[in-house]
Amino acid sequence: MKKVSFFMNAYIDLFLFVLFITIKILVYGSQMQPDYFSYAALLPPVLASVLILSAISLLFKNKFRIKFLYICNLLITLFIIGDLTYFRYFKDVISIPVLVNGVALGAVKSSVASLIKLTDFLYAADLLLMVPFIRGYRAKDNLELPKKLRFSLLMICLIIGLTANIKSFYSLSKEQPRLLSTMYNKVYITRKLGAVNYHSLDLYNSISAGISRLTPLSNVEEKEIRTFLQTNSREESNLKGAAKGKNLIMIQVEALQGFVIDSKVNGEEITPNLNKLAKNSVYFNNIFYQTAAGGTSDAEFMTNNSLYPASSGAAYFLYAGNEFNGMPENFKEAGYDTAALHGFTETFWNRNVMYKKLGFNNFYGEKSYTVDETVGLGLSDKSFLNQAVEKIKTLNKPYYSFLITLSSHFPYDDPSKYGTFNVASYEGTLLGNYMKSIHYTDEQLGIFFDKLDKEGILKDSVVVLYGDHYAIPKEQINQLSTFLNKSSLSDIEWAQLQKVPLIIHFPNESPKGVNDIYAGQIDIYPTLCNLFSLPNKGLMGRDLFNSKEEKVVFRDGSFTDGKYYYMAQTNTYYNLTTYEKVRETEILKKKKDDVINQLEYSDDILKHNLLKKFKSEDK
Ligand code: GP9
Ligand code: MN
Repeated sequence: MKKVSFFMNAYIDLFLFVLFITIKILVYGSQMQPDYFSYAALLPPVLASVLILSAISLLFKNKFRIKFLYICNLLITLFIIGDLTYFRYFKDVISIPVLVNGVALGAVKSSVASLIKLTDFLYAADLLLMVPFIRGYRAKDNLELPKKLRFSLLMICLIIGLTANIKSFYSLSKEQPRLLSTMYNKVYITRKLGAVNYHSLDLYNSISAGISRLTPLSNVEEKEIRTFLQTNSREESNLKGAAKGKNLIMIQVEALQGFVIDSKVNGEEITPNLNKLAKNSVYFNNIFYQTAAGGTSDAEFMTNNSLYPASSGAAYFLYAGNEFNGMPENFKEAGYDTAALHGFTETFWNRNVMYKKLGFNNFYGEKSYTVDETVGLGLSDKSFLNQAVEKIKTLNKPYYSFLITLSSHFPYDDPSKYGTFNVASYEGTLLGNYMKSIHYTDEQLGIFFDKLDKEGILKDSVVVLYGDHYAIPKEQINQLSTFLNKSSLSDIEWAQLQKVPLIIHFPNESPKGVNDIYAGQIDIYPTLCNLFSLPNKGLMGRDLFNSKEEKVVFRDGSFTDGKYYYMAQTNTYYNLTTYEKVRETEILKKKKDDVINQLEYSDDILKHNLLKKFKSEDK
């Protein structure tokens, strides 16, 4: 008995570490995806990962082991709090490239502040409790166990931990082939293997991705990608050259989510000007946003390159050194002037670097405007759009101008400046503040279009307008279900709401009408190539005026073909007519494999700078 109590005493820090970390990761998992969480399923891999860390700590004697375990606990706690905060906005978990973004972005403080919860810091309670314990414990030097015993304990922890972990990793790799290597769905990995295993895998994959970038693709892999891009860029006839020689004004509207179009609150239209524009344009009402960790920059990246976002982090940071077939460059080679206009700091999202890479002649960032009025994050949409008209007028015709709005930015926390739009019972809620902000931006866009019309610009220009990503995080799902007169929203109903409007307005308002093809932001560039008779090379998307295929591919491996929706995070297929779950068929499995292939093609293009290689080979 004496020996046992001596042993317990000698390793109490280790037992507490295993206990606290296991509890933390299980609680964190249940918070991440409460509807799909199972303690029983997650316990084995979590315990295995904690035992492996414990085995490593037993390499050291008491004093250093205590410090090692404390630092591990601190790191794991920071990742848990960071992951939970990040998940609330991006519905994803942090990865090493995201940390690179976060440092470079200085994170948008108001967004982070509104996402972090005080209860999150309960995860750090044991770190505080442990301090006096450690101080007291360190005094007991005589608790050192014989080396032999310590190493046999090490081997027991290591063998049990590794065996259990290999089993968990193997079964996940069988269930979701390529998931562990591509990490296309990080949340699913975390849900199945726990936070420690996920972040260890992320570290391993980041290091191996860095090494693999140094090793060229095989000829076979390269040929496969080339063949896909070539078949994807077939020329079609419908509306070919319909906009040739016209100006293009493309407007990316911050957080413009599809549900507001043609919706009312308190009997008033939320976006009357966009509703009117949509009626006089081709309005695509089944366009999904496909952004990932790069947020707004992912949307711009897709619409100007027709490549998928980076598998982790933001392409605007990770691949700013690459060569692209950017839409601005394409227009420039067709004799167009090109300009990007945005009222926020030039370096945010590395735009000042990336826009040059994509071929914009001009980038009118914050310093190019008189900051005479701010709303939310910075220059108001009213002042930005007002000043943007004057800048557009200076461009040489024909031109491609790309505008990014700002005022309707999460968490919409400047309601006094959005005007007096009455949101009735939603007053003071996130949804209510959002509706006020997007109503404000809609009003400014209405004034902007009127000005373009009066200046004679509209009759010579095609206007493309779309939203960059969602506005209402899943945390506020109840507010949105109430607004939509539903008692609740199922996962598939929520997925169907993750759309953004795409409006293409032609100079003589013809063609016009609703096009309900299932598509994504990645399809905008090839669609414009067809309209403006631009070469369509190296694009992952398709021309929406000629494509018969319904396809939306999401960064996490989810996809829809307009009839079925595959939700990667829960590995579930839904019938989009009945909204019922269905089993995977051979056809659906083939589609899922094609989706992973296309994501990998896009990733390889970025990782290996393939467009530069293909361009040089085509010369
Ligand atoms: C800042 C604005 C915000 O320039 O584009 O970007 P987001 O936080 O939405 O990614
Ligand atoms: Mn945005």
